[in-house]
Amino acid sequence: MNPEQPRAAAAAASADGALPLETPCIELKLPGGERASVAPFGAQVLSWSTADGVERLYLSPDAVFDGALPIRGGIPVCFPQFNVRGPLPKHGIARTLRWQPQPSDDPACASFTLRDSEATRRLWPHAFEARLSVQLSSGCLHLGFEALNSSDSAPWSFTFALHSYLRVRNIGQARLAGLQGLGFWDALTDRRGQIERAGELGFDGPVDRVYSGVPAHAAFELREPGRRLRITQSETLADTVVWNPGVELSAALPDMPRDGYLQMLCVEAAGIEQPVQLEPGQRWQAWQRLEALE
Ligand code: TA6
Repeated sequence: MNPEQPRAAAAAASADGALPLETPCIELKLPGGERASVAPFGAQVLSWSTADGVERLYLSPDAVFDGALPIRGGIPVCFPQFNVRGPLPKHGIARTLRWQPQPSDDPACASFTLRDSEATRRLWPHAFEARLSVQLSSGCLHLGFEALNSSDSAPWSFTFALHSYLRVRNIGQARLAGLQGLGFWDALTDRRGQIERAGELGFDGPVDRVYSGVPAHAAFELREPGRRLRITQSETLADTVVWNPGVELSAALPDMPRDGYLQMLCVEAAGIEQPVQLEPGQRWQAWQRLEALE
């Protein structure tokens, strides 16, 4: 086994069902050796490895799989609320509900739907249908999201993020390129209106920022010695969140090891600053694409 492959993801990828999930993961495979595992709980990608066997996502070895708490790592879907910007539980309701897997003939593709129910309407009184698709291709993982307002009378609005935990060998040596010139809100200091000056952002402490005004066709690149990952997102998503908890928060999070922050960086494709408004019958689509260049 690749030593970088997280323990739980390794279990998820095995056929013995060792991962204590309430339902087994859907496994995606390509003949070239690329693999991904997606849990119906949260429609959350837990693992993506490229043909070279390198795990590209971070899944906390202390993640909890109890079918109730959010799973720490992989790619959580934050919908219909980002963080605590609204009355719902943090990051919304989609990451703590079981989505319905859809039949697929394609071993490299999975899709899931989530519809409103009595339980969701108690928290968020709206009729909706959400769909998440995961497509594996050579060197790439593509996540597509669609929200439909299935009510016949009431508009609603939401915020959203694909909260991707990208795996790094050592955060101290990682750099994120492509943010230069973007304005950001620093959640750690609650300061707005700052402009990113760095051509390549380095990480020597906690970072929690919402970059806004991301132009169409923008591409970010996560660079480490011998590794490069290109990250792109749909024009419908104008924000990108960059998060690393740093040592203190990492130690304080019950589902993350003390040094977990060393191995991850979240680069999240998001729509936060301008909530999306959907009229009855209207659909909205978004995506994030991860491409291993090295
Ligand atoms: O997207 C960054 C963020 O909103 C951070 O503020 C941090 O709290 C993180 O998400 C993780 O949130 P969680 O609820 O999963 O612990």
